[in-house]
Amino acid sequence: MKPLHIEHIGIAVSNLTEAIGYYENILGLKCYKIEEVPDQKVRTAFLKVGQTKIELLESTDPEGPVGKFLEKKGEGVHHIAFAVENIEEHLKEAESKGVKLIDTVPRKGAEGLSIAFLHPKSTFGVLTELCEEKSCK
Ligand code: CMX
Repeated sequence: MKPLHIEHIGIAVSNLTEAIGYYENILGLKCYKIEEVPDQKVRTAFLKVGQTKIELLESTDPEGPVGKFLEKKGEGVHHIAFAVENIEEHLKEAESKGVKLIDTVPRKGAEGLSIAFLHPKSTFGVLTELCEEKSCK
């Protein structure tokens, strides 16, 4: 497995507007997109720093992954996403090396990326996302 770069860092927040205010007014970044991902039960906001994005995640459903995370752990870093080429191959390789996959097949994520998650219980506590710039089959 050879990730190309960190594509984004996902940060769970209670209030998207307030969090955007911090990143724009204190860190001087610019929010360039707000997108709802119904499948993931989140509303996301994207800011860019260098080639890495910050993805702010506000839950739209307390039973969704970010809703449950906020309830259990509170606001904070939710996941790290690595850009890869040939995501299917990377998933197969990770699984063959004993990593528990959340997604065995890539699905469509925010920004039209193909995404798949590795379970935090087999990645030393960090929910890990692989993503590739291509649409899912
Ligand atoms: N980072 C690290 N650990 C996490 C975690 C996270 N983001 N989310 C949950 N966990 C931990 C829990 O604390 C729990 O640990 P303990 O057993 O020690 O208490 C363990 O993982 C299992 O958690 P759970 O509550 O039993 O399981 P959940 O139903 O909350 O599911 C997970 C956890 C990771 C499988 C689920 O959140 C998931 O499928 N995530 C992938 C999809 C996702 O996160 N989508 C949102 C972002 C979408 C986007 O970027 O667009």
